Amino acid sequence: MTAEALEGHGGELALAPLRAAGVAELFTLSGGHIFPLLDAAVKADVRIVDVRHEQTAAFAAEGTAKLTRRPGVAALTAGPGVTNGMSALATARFNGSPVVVLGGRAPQARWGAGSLQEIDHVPFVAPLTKVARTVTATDDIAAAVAVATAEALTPHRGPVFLDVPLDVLFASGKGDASGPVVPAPAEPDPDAVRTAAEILARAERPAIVAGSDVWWGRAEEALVRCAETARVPVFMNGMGRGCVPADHELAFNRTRGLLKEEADAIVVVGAPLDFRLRFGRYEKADVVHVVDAPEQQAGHADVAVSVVGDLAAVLDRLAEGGRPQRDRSAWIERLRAEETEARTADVDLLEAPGTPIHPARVYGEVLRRLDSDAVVVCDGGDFASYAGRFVDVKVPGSWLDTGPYGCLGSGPGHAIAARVVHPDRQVVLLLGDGAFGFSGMDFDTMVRHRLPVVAVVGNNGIWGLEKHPMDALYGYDVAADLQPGCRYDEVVRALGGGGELVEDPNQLGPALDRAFAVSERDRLPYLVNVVTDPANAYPRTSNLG
Ligand SMILES: Cc1ncc(C[n+]2csc(CCOP(=O)(O)OP(=O)(O)O)c2C)c(N)n1
Ligand SMILES: [Mg+2]
Repeated sequence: MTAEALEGHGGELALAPLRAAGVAELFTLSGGHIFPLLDAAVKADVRIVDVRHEQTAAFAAEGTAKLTRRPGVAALTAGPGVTNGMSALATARFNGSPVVVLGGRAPQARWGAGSLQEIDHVPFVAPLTKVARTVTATDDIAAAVAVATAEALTPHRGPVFLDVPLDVLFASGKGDASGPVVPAPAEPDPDAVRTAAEILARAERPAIVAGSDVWWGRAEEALVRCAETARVPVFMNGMGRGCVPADHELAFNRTRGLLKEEADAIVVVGAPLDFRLRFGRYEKADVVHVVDAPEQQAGHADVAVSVVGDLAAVLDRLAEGGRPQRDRSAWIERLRAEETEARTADVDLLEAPGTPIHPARVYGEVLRRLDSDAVVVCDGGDFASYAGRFVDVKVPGSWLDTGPYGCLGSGPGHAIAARVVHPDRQVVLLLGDGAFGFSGMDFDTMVRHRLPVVAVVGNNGIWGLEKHPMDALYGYDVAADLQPGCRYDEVVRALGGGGELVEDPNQLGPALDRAFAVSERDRLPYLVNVVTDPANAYPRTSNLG
């Protein structure tokens, strides 16, 4: 393929390969160092979404990547713009999200003389990214962006960072407009696949745990085929949620606890063996770990076999080779019975009539109004944990959580991304009151860009996920209280959106109906601020993992 020759300023050279990779939006907050990137976006018809804090720009870029599986792009100005984006970069690293951050940088001709916002970003961004480098010649910009973007998209995916000194970015130069070239996925080692298939085939009580890389690797159909052909129950986390639709007979969510003592084989696909998965320690199970790149293998865990390679290819081979040698119907029926029992037990919580409102009741009312393809975004402590328990994901690519980095404040950026890339789908943002504080100002962004997001705050007036554990450990707590009943809805109204406070459980449903109707009609965010019971703690087995 002969690449199209390109001439222009540094911003145009930077955006061309991203356009070729399908990028259609740029998340940013202004700064003189990055003007050429903004100018190029205007000329190339890339939608600019300007936010109120750079962390929101970078979280929105991550949300875009998660929802579209294209690179998500943020342009951050030199110095504080880049430092403000670091938590979101770390989040993208943990989630394997292909995010491209383009940073401004003080001019290189005067480097060291003390220009405004002059700092070398590369050393502090490098541990968070797959690539972190400075492009020092205008003619190198297009190729550097193409190569970095390819790296972001290559398994194991992750964020990349390039900064371009002001004098290099404003200058004119040449390049070519070809997009990133992503290498073909690695072929898995046949011996490792055979061993994995044998473990699966002889298991009586197996399970698959599927994580974000199944989604990133476009392996969701292979996952369904594998589950159905080999008759294996599936549990999902992160972007894995929905890869087997929640209403599938082999999809499970509430019975993960049974795996610890009862499963005899667990195939973890596309997820790290981290605190969410007991660090890979199960009492009776042989653990098969299927990863998309060698560095994802878990050195800390005692696994029966690691398989490295294209996840869809591995799952297809496991489908065939893992066909059961023994009848698994008793195991599947047992899990289903327990799952149904757990769900039945939850009905009382979801309908809890008391005041102050039980957080689960909020979910009872939200779920009744949720479209099957709604994008659900969660950000918070206990309130977000309830989302993981109650929200069934039926369409892959419609669940956005913070992931294992656990950074509060990701929700508004993710919700902005969701509305930008899915203008026709419901977007529901489930926020703790503590979480609201980190990026709450970006409801202004939703107003200015006419992004109808329905936000629901579980307002318990505390940092619940910290207050309860501290009480339990010390017999008292400190630095764990917020303002009870604080009017976050009024904040959103002051910014030009809609909002209301709910204290009576019977008013929850009507308030949510108004939120969906008004936000859609007026193309505005709407925040339902629900005063919930601070005495309620999410029942969890571990906190710090
Ligand atoms: C940026 C950041 N700061 C602090 C924490 C630690 N932390 C985890 S959960 C939590 C409490 C969250 O409170 P809220 O959003 O109100 O949800 P709740 O637990 O009350 O439902 C805190 C402070 C974190 N995860 N991320
Ligand atoms: Mg709270």
